[in-house]
Amino acid sequence: FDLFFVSSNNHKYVEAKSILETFGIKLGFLKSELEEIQSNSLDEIAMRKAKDAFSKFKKPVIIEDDGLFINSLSGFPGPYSSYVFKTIGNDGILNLLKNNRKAKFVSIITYCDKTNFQSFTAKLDGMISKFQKGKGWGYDPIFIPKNSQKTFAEINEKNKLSHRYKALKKFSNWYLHK
Ligand code: ITT
Ligand code: NA
Repeated sequence: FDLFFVSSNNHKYVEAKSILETFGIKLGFLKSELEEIQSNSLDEIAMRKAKDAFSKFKKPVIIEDDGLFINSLSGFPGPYSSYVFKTIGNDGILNLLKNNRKAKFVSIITYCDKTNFQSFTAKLDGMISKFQKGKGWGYDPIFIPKNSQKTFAEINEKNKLSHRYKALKKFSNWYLHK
């Protein structure tokens, strides 16, 4: 492989691999727990993860940092999405919400090699469902993308519209022309 995805999360890799395949890019996997600083900036977390990944493996890498931002909770869990999922989980999130259920998913893809260091950001607006619906990983059973009635866990075309897809599309445009 010319390009590796560094992450502790298999689900993120599986999706990134299949998305990049549609742009003709083959993606290897280096499964690794990266240094994740506590910060309220997704950009800052992503930059640190990318530097950490490149210094560990010395190969062209991408990392991804995501956050689920819920409007009525002032953007919580945002940069703490991974920790919050492991602690209170989807039921915990559902218990915090009332009428305003607007939310967005944000993805930052950061590329790092010897000479390049570049980030690509995308967001996807949506809503938090009233109940968990469908079988999926992470927040998939509670996130309904805009213009849909179904959660990410219930739809087949997640990889054609997700925050991950949108960020990887921007990355691909740059990567294929650099
Ligand atoms: P890394 O090792 O790559 O950091 P991670 O799982 O900790 O893996 P993040 O720091 O980006 O990844 O955490 C974002 C969390 O948000 C992640 O753990 C999931 O719970 C959730 N998440 C991100 N993208 C998602 C998606 O497409 N569907 C459902 N949940 C998602
Ligand atoms: Na993480």
